[in-house]
Amino acid sequence: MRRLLYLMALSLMTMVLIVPTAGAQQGQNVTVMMDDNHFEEANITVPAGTTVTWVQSGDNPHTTTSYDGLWDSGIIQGGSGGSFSFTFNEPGTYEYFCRPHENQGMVGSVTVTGGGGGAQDTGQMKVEGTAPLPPSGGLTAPSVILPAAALLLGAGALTFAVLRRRTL
Ligand SMILES: [Cu+2]
Repeated sequence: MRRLLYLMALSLMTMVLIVPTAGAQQGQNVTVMMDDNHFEEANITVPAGTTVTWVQSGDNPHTTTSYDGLWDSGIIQGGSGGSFSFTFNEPGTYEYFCRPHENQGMVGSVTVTGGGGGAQDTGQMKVEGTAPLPPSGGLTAPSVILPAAALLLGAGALTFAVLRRRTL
């Protein structure tokens, strides 16, 4: 029985150790509304690590599209309430536009301050409520969750084996 308890404690500890790792790496969040036909606010300054979320609040279809090809939300339909997020890790000025309304002055910029770098990637994108583009970069959950699941499964199987041997 002692051994069984030990195994159960071990699998519990594994869970406790792994869960916080999956939820790590957080920064500030800033929202930019996509109105008809301009960004509100168009020019923002944020610290490195900030996630900017563009939210569709108009009736016309809009995009947030990086001039440098760093991100592109694709069309977010009017009235959908859809959103698009991009995390800015590297200091610099990032200019962007709305594909249907660039010539109407629907452009904006995100100035990222501070940091000092380290990481190579300029950001990660996340789409909600629109047809997603393939994300550029960023290993996330699966690399952590798969080994964790395998470990837990192994611990469970071992527990089961011990239990079985005892009842026989
Ligand atoms: Cu637009």
